[in-house]
Amino acid sequence: KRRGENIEVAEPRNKLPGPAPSMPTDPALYSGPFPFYRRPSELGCFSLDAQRQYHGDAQALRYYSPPPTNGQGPNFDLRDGYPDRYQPRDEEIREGLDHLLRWLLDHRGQLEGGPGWLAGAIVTWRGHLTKLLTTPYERQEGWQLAASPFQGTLYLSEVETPAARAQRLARPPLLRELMYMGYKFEQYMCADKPGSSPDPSGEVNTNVAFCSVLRSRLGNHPLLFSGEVDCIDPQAPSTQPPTCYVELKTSKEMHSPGQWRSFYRHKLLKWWAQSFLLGIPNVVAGFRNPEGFICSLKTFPTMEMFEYVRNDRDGWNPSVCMNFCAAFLSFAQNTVVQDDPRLVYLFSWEPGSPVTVSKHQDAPYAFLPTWYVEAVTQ
Ligand code: 0WD
Ligand code: CA
Repeated sequence: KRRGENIEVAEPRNKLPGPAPSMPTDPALYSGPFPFYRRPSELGCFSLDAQRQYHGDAQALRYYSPPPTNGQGPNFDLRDGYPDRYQPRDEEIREGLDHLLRWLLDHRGQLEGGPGWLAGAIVTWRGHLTKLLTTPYERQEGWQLAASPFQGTLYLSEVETPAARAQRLARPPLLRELMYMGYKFEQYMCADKPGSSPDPSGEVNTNVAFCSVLRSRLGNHPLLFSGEVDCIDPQAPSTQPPTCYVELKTSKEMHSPGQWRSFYRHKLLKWWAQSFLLGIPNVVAGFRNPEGFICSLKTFPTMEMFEYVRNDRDGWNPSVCMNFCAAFLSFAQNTVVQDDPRLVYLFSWEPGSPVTVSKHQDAPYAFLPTWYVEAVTQ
């Protein structure tokens, strides 16, 4: 072929210049001392109502109200109200970072940390960071994270993988009911006002959410992230959020030491990662029997969860989780060189493989809404 005729010399559009960057996820590569993680402080909050509308206040915050501990344990029927008193959120609506960006738009003038703090920070959902923390130990579900650099800030928003979408659309009826049961447990454990009692007679509407917005730092990565909080404990030793927040979980009742071991290795890792990031000190677990009744409760202090696997060869290690996350954030910052809200660096990971990157422009991956970009570009 003559020079200039070979169209194959043109780089494919999604390829990055230079050798294809990738990042391994093996736990052994991330052991070592626990990295610096700034105690998360709450910058503010917002609520989503029954119609999934944003409110810049705490109206959706509920109050921890466990059953009296006299005599026998609880007897919560988690299947009550299913499906007739269930209003599930429309999962086809991809919200991306929109609610968090709305909060940021309203509060960017009042951010602490000095001028330019936001430029240099990473903005994302807590749930995305949870997925990063657990990646070195995850063997089932991969993820895709879209990264857009805008005015020095790196915005990270999850993209549903084709496999996750297929699974969601084909979700078995029993799994749908199980999801409901998790929300029903919250209704048995939370009151709408401090000092009042839970009312499980109403509907379960998963559009409703209370989200805390926090500032932290992992290594040299300043973080601004938001996470959904189940409730506040009005009797907590400290009234300062996030240390007064409580995370609620349900899990299958366990009977054998093997079942407990597996619970410590898998579930407790996810519970730890999620609550540690936000600074929630306690996770209250309700254990359900095969009939779907919660018959016992147990509080797991977040800072004690690692003790259950500390001496387990097949356990997890908080340092590995945090070192991996810090390394990923550095990898992302180094990959993203050009500042442009229409650009998306798509980080993809499947268990057993390294993290890979591809570069995209505009639809379908660009996720920073024009109302945000235009308001901030002044
Ligand atoms: O659109 C998406 N793909 C996502 C949306 C992914 C992750 C989060 N979000 C939104 C949710 O709509 C929710 O309002 O962000 C908010 C929560 O963010 P998060 O705290 O960062 O998420 P995560 O830590 O994964 O989950 C916290 C709670 C869950 O409690 P459990 O006990 O199951 O971990 O938020 C709820 C759920 O109750 N939740 C959701 N609710 C509705 N839609 C969703 C979702 N996609 N994901 C988590
Ligand atoms: Ca929960």
